[in-house]
Amino acid sequence: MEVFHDASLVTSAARSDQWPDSDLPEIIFAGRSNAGKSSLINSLTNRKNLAFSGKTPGKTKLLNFFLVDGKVIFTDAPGYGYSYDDKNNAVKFQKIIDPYFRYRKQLKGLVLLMDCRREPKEDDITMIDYAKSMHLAIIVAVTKSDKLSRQQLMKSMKVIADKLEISKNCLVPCSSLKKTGMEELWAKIDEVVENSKLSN
Ligand SMILES: Nc1nc2c(ncn2[C@@H]2O[C@H](COP(=O)(O)OP(=O)(O)O)[C@@H](O)[C@H]2O)c(=O)[nH]1
Ligand SMILES: [Mg+2]
Repeated sequence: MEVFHDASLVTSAARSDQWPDSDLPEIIFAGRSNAGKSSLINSLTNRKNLAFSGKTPGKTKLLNFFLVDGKVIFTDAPGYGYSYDDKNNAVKFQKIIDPYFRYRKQLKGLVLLMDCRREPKEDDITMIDYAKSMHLAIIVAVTKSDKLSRQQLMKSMKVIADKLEISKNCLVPCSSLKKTGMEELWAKIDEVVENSKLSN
């Protein structure tokens, strides 16, 4: 069953003084360039082009804030790891992401995107470490699940959970292509939103 979700871009921010003035809980979406982040945000919100999927990998240098269903903000982080041979890029990424994790009070959760065919790398572990240190809820969207057999997918999910040192319960296999895993992702996102009300 497809549920309608309302979503719109609030603002794009390069610096902390451009973050939106809001009390709503926020969930950051992060992952390596090409992990399927734009596609997933579009699928979760039933939009064709909200997050501009398919744009040149690694190009976005901003945090994009999307208001979703009037109750939660999805923060779309720049894709990382694409051209880290260019050390400048890594520094720029860090400059944008570090203050957001550290100082954004309403940040409650991380959705880390992991392509099901890849093993977690240092950058992915860094994201998880941020989330752990700030006590955020962790959801790992294991993307492009249509690319693997059931058995391969199970194997890959075990490697991902082990390398990231997180519970397998945090992992949600999904496919934006086949539109699978969306309800489970929403259930986990809703849980983060509900819990944020209790803690406020
Ligand atoms: N097979 C498959 N391909 C996908 C899926 N999601 C995204 N892709 C493809 O992966 C590439 C990167 O997707 P995109 O959403 O732009 O990734 P981003 O760089 O993380 O924002 C594109 O060619 C997409 O068509 C999926 O669920 N299944
Ligand atoms: Mg993208």
